[in-house]
Amino acid sequence: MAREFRAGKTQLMGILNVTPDSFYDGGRSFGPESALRRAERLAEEGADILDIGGESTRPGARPVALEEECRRVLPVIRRAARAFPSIPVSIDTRRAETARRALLEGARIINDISALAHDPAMAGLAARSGCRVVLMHMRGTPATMQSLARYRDVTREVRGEILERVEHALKSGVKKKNILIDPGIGFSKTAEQNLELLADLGSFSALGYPVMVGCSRKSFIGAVLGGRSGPLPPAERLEGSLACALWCASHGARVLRVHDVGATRRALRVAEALTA
Ligand code: HH2
Repeated sequence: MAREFRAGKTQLMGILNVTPDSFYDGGRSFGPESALRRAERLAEEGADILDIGGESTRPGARPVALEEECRRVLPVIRRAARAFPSIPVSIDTRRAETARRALLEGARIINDISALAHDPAMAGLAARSGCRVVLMHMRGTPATMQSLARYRDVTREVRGEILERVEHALKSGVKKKNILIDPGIGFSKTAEQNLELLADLGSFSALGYPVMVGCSRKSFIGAVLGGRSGPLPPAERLEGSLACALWCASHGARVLRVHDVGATRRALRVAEALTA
């Protein structure tokens, strides 16, 4: 299990949700102008990748129609890809048509929370385009996922289910070098199961694919830090998110999907200096 920080090796994927209803930043970057300002800020703070999404996937979020999803994300992707040519843009979508149009606008990574399961056309698109693909673990859909959080051995089962999705991607023609895997923190998992997965994150790196993790401001952090008045709200989860980022970076994660790029980069730099 890799325990040391790998100086400069942990990439930060800055989250840009062009949605009115995301659990933390919903509404903040909803129009193209404010979304571009947020992209500029993430770039200034040192984002290595920009992850742009137009549909919230929090439990119970309303699904968005294809045209509406494209209307939200495509102008932002076009402008961000031109303004920051050295920062790859990732499209956070489960739909092949959204991903296809996003790639035409300059996106270079497909981040699919369903790991190519939601849309049968996604695997072929990923293979033909030769872009990088994030295969994230989840069960069911955002509407049903929390009722499917039943595991005997969460780490073993999540690893096995990710490997099935990797197999599907490879059989569809996606190249091994283009695959990243993600345990899907908060997706069809309870707070305790998320903690168990993170505690054993090193076993995911051992699968032989770069590991990406998204813990930023998620509800298990609110549960850990909550008290009598209930879980801590997303706005108060920065320190918990930084603790998770350092943990993940020291247990082999190669990409961290975060809202707070500047703060995470600073925390990582100190941790990296300590172990250089
Ligand atoms: N988490 C979210 C969305 N996309 N993609 C990957 N690969 N990994 C994640 O953990 C992940 C993801 C959910 O977070 P967010 O986008 O901040 O919220 P919302 O779904 O409410 O828009």
